[in-house]
Amino acid sequence: MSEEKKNYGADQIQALEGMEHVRMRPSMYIGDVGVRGLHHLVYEVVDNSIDEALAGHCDNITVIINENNSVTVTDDGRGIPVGIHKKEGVSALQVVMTKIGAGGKFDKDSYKVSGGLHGVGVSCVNALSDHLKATVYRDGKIWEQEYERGKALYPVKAVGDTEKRGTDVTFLPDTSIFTQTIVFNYDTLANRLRELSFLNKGIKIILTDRRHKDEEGNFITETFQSEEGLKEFIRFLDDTRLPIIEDVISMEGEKNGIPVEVAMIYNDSYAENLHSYVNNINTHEGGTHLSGFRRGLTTTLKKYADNSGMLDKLKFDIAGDDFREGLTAIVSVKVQEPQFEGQTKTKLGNREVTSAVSQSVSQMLEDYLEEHPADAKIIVQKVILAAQARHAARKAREMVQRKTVMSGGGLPGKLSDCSETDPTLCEVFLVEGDSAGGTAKQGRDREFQAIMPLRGKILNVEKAMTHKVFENEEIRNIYTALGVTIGTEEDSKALNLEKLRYHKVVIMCDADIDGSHIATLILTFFFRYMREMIEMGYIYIATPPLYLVKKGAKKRYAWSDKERDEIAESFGGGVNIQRYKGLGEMNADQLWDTTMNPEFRTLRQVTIDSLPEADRIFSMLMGDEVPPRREFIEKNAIYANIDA
Ligand code: 0RA
Repeated sequence: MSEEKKNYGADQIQALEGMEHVRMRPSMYIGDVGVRGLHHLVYEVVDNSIDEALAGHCDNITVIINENNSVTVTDDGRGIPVGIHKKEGVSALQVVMTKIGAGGKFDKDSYKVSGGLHGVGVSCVNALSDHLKATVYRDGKIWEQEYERGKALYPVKAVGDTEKRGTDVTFLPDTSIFTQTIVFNYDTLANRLRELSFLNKGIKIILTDRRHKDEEGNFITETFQSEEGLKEFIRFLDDTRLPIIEDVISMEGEKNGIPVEVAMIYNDSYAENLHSYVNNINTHEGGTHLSGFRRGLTTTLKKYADNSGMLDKLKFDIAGDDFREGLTAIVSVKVQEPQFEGQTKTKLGNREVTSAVSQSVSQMLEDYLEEHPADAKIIVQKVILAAQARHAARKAREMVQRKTVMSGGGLPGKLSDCSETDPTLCEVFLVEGDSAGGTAKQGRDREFQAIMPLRGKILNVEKAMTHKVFENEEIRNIYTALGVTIGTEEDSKALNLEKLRYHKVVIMCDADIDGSHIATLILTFFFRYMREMIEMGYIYIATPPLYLVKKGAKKRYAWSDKERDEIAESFGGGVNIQRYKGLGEMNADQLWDTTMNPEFRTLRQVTIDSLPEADRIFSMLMGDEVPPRREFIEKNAIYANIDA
């Protein structure tokens, strides 16, 4: 504590410099200044309220997207202290709001473990807001302070009396920082708040969008509150999958001072779905907690299977992947001083966490298997089946590896490669159908653009066993063309991207329902088998136009009905409109001009907003239930962001 006190000796000038630094280098604090960074502002504010709730002082949090696109976060916690901060000489509220890194640290007893990916605090949000207003309900009074671009406009003042307790923060992002957009996406916020409600059971979070009304004239609003936490999270994730055991297996406890929560279920799919969190942050690169989970799962199941005698007739070992086929699991730990490693700083490094989780998982599973012998048998049978399939897959996998690893193996005959060899400059278009492939081949710039035509519908990997995927010729061709090799038998999804031949992989399909279905099939493949390619930002979707509007010598393309009508009007009516039903209807020049030429095209970069949500969407889109899929495809086309 005395160390911290020393830090607070830093004067107001330093505080100012801190805020200036945030504005000068925002990406250092919030990751980026695009859509992701924008939403990060909301998470940062909400995290403070979550902390207050975790400390046991707050039950309700509301998030409102206001008409002008500002956001209000309110909670019914103790209220940020407003008294004069001894070292700083101004209100504690002002310190929290204007000093980088101040956070709630002056409350040494606070159980502060949540916190955004960067855990930078609300002052950072303030620095990046055009305007921010903080209102505190505390000690019978309403206190208020406003800021512009992080600078207080007046000292904290009392503006009235109240019985309430709590904190409201309203902020409007600064458009000079967030130059791309300051429009918040309701679904993005809803997904994160839902996730937070599962991760912190009991807390009630209400999201309201005041920008639109529904048919009945009400603002769109949702309440997120989970009684059962991770158990419900698993059910939500596996909504469209068929469970093969009675119910979700779960545990909650503390090992070696580390709070650990785990929930898991087996379903009839072949997909492995592990999601891990540290202090409410999704650690999509995994880390020590996930290793602990794997270890606990493997050792306990193996021991049980060995003792059961069910493996006696088995001629080969069970290992690795086998235990995780059809498994959906969530591991959530709270770590006081997390060390984050990895490319995106989402990999937990703290060594001590492995055994804490591994022991917790072992205990949980031993108890469950003991008490549910029927389920135990089903799980072991599933593992044996997976092991058998893996053996069948070995040959297929070796074929993929041989073909790709050996340069002499050659590229697929269908690939029209480019002449450039520096992968960072190369693009490959995955094109639906041979005829569109031919057009693309004529239209491309062969210097840096390669064309890979794909036959109609590629395999739905969501429903195929792993060895079927590796046996599939179309998919093998994709691996070979990209120069991607696959990992060990233990972990078939470990990719080797060292020999990756293109840093842009562009999925180019017709702009209709069938085309978007095919694009989704291809995306599902990348999501399940080459996720790293998406995470590295290598996967894009092309956007061919829907219409050509002509009048005499004038012609323009349109990407929507609205745009078509606007162009028609600007041409003064009497236009000829051609609707492109598919890529095949365009000639090579048109395809180049509209869809392939880097100068004019729009590529949508595929990003993963939320891993669990993406997983749910793919299992829903590609799973057995048809109706929700139709609806989704028609409403959303594809999940991707605009990128010039
Ligand atoms: C530190 C100390 C105390 C409250 C908070 C932080 C606090 C911060 C935020 C941010 C958003 N909502 C919040 N609610 C509370 C209070 C300490 C005390 O009252 O003794």
